[in-house]
Amino acid sequence: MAYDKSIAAFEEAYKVIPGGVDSPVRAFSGVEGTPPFIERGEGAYLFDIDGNRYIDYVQSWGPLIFGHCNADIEVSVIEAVKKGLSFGAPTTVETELAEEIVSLFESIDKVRFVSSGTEAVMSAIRLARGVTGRDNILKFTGCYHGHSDSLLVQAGSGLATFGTPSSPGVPADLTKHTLLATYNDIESVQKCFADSPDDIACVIIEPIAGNMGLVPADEEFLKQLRTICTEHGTLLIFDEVMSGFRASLKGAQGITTVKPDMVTLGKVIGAGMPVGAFGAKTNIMAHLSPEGPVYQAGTLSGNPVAMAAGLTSLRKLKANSAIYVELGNKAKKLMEGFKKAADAINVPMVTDVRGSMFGFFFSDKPVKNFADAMENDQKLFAKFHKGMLDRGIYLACSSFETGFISTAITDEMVDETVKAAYETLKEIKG
Ligand code: KE4
Repeated sequence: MAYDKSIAAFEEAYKVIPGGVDSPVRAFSGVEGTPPFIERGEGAYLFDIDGNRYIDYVQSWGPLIFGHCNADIEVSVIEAVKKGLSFGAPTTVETELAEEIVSLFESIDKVRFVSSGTEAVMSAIRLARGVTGRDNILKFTGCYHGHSDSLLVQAGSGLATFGTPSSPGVPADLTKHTLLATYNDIESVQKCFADSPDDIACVIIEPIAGNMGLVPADEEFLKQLRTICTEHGTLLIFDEVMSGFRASLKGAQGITTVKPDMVTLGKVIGAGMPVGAFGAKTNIMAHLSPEGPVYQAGTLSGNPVAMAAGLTSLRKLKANSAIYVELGNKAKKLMEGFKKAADAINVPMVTDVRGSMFGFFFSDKPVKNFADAMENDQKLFAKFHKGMLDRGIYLACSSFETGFISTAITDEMVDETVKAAYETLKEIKG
């Protein structure tokens, strides 16, 4: 594969955009080579400005469950655009999309739209703090919930449960209310509650973590988390920005029996357009402005063009929920193929699948939390990613991400990808 034009484009971008990208993960810092600059997408494929074609397993980090340029979604967007791009006033399409979400999520009576997952989580946290009158929140190491200040935390010193800023520019005052626990470890949660009895506003978790690689929460752990939150009057927030409509038609809530108090959504509900959302039962959402005192706002919240895209995407998913069986079968086939290739070359690999989401680690032990995920062979991952890219396979450019199957991906493409995986590992391992 030649990447000359992308290399030149990256140099130009670097002069006017920090790191040459508008979101850090796109810079390929964790893998080899420079990022292909994308010319266009078409179905399952991405085409870069050098004319290279790739089977796309990233799909804009999740939103494009129907692949690129889906005709139905395109028609609805064009129709919406012809009526105007934005009004800053209520439109019925917002209600329609809200009704679709409410119909699918038992834990949601009302939903508020925003323009990103970060905004959805930031607003949900503020709502939880407003409803409970408490300042402290609890998150899990390895879970990513967007880049709002309270959530950019890392483990404090020693056995401290309260976090410290994970980025310059985040004052310690904004993270001193954030407790950190270990994913799938209820004892670490109990310690946080012991250190901060009855003043934790909410616990936020990715019920299927997709930002440390794919690491699902154990059902028993989620049940214990639900119990401890209920006991302490703490709201349980499921961050389903990624898993929503990806793990199942009802996200993780279509798989686990545990019900959260609040849900954040994004990605698929915008179908590639900027949309985030947060929802809960009426009694919680009633605290939100203008009904209640908790302020939250947004110029382009509920943008009618973005709503039209998301509405078509969700209606297509609802109309044919068998889609998830097909997506899941392809995800399983892909991961079984990767595992078979790794075994044939004596490369340690663990894989996992949830609905249309898949993940793999170059590791010989199950991954249950971020510390386990960190044991992934990063160097091997970087070489593997490059070898696959050179063979026309576009995988997430970080081992702390998740892969996705879209409806545009065929069994033949999965076979081609497995073959590329075998060839790449053989080339690396000699
Ligand atoms: P955005 O602000 O990026 O729309 O959403 C933040 C967010 C919140 N919650 C979860 C569970 C998420 O996965 C995300 C964003 N996901 C990453 C990819 N893992 C976005 C990609 C990027 O940062 O460029």
